[in-house]
Amino acid sequence: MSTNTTSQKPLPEFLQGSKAKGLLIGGKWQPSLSGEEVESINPANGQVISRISIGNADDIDLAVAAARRAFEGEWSTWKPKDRQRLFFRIQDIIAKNFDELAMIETMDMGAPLARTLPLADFCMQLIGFFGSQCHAATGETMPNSLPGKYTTLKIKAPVGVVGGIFAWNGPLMSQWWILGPALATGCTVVLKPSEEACLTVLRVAELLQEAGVPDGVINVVPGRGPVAGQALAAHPGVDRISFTGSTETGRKIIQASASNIKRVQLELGGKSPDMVFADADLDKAAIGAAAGAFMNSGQSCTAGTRIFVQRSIQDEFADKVCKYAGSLKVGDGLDPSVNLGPLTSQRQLDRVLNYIDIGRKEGATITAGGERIGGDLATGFFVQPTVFLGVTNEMTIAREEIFGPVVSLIPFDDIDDGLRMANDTPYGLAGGVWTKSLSTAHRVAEGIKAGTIWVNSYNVLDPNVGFGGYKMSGYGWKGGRSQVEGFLYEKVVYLNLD
Ligand code: TXE
Repeated sequence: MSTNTTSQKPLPEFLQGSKAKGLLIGGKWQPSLSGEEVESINPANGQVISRISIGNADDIDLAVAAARRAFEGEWSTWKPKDRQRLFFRIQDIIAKNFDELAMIETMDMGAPLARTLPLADFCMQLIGFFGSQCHAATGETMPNSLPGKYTTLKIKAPVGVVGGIFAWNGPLMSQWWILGPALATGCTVVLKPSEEACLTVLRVAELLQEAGVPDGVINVVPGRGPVAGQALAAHPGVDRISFTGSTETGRKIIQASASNIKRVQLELGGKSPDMVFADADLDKAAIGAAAGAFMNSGQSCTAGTRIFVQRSIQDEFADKVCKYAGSLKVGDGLDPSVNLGPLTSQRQLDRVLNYIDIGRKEGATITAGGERIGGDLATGFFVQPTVFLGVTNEMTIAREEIFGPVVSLIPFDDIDDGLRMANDTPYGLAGGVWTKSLSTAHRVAEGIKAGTIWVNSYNVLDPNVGFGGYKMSGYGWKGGRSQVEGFLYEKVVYLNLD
């Protein structure tokens, strides 16, 4: 592992000036009613890069009212072709401004430019995919056995006001999984991003206004989870919640949403297994599996943090993973050669260091990393990419989501033994398998109880295919036609034509 400290790029215009970023409500940027503000900290160096207004329940009330007015107003008369043209304009304007957005994301949540800049292609795919769904709200006519001349048909309508609550680990992309299906179907939105990283959401909202999104269709209220988030999840004027975050908070969202029986989609935590068989191409598997765990400094819901390795190749494979961990350049992500940035906050840093400590105390062996990085990076929230050996599936580090660059290598004997351990987890978001055997690949793909399985790859994603979770990783698909359907009500009509 090498480290780097370069960060001499000029500030994006959006981050210049001392005025706090406001909330977007009904097309107007305004301070929160309480006047509360927080500082946005660059996790690479601890410096303040901006100030943001923090909304509470009263601001959420205003935003939901604005979203409702917009839902029932002129927006409801927009034809699918009008919404699709809007998507074309959005795609254009986001593409033109993507370098700036990538830089803001890097400074706000820490992911290096080497990660945020290439996201442009995926972002365009996401916007393009949801744009293609504007015409897709098809109904059907169904035969019936009613007496007389009845025609029966199913039609669809947008659900209404959507509340989008999501985390700090990748807001630049996370927001599109809510904005996309909402705009495609004619819903309106109140976004409640995390106050720990929301600058790209605020900048995208400005760009959406420029692209011609009508006032009130998209509203943004950064705020604290238990205050603004809770108010949005419980609000009687909200019809659907899309949530990305921890399982614990997901449970609270379900409880709050019960007030008016909201539709809910939850993408929650994970502790995904990645199984490496002795017949795999070990060089590819080591890099693929380790990258799948360390990506975004491990702050990724699908991170393959439990790597199960067939016992006969354990030592050879561990060497390769440690070599890869050591080759990663950790530092301020504004340096384009940096692969791994800091953790997003002091809170996350403390959490990850605590888990590393627990791993040590429970008897696992650290074979790479294991420490906070000091020296020139001491003011940032950096942790060395860390590899634990001698881990059992019962240890805390193999059971709980760490959300940092920490991976556990766990030996298994045969496919049944591996699958038993892979599935011995409350989570079920994703999994992987590395093998040259088609039959092994198939058995593992069918055997792991999780929503997405990668074979000889990890973390690839297509918006048309999407992903989702089993068990305590949540429910409701993200991407593909089924996500769009979740933003629509179904209605059947019995037409008596006598
Ligand atoms: O998540 P929270 P946190 C996991 C990961 C991480 C841990 C804690 O393990 O270390 O969760 O992160 C809002 N009502 N994941 O504490 O609390 C909050 O403001 C309504 C995995 O940041 O779930 C933020 O906008 N909303 C995950 C969002 O919920 C509430 C991504 C997520 O915050 C709320 C993030 C409440 N009572 C964390 N409390 C993944 N699947 O990728 C908080 N929020």
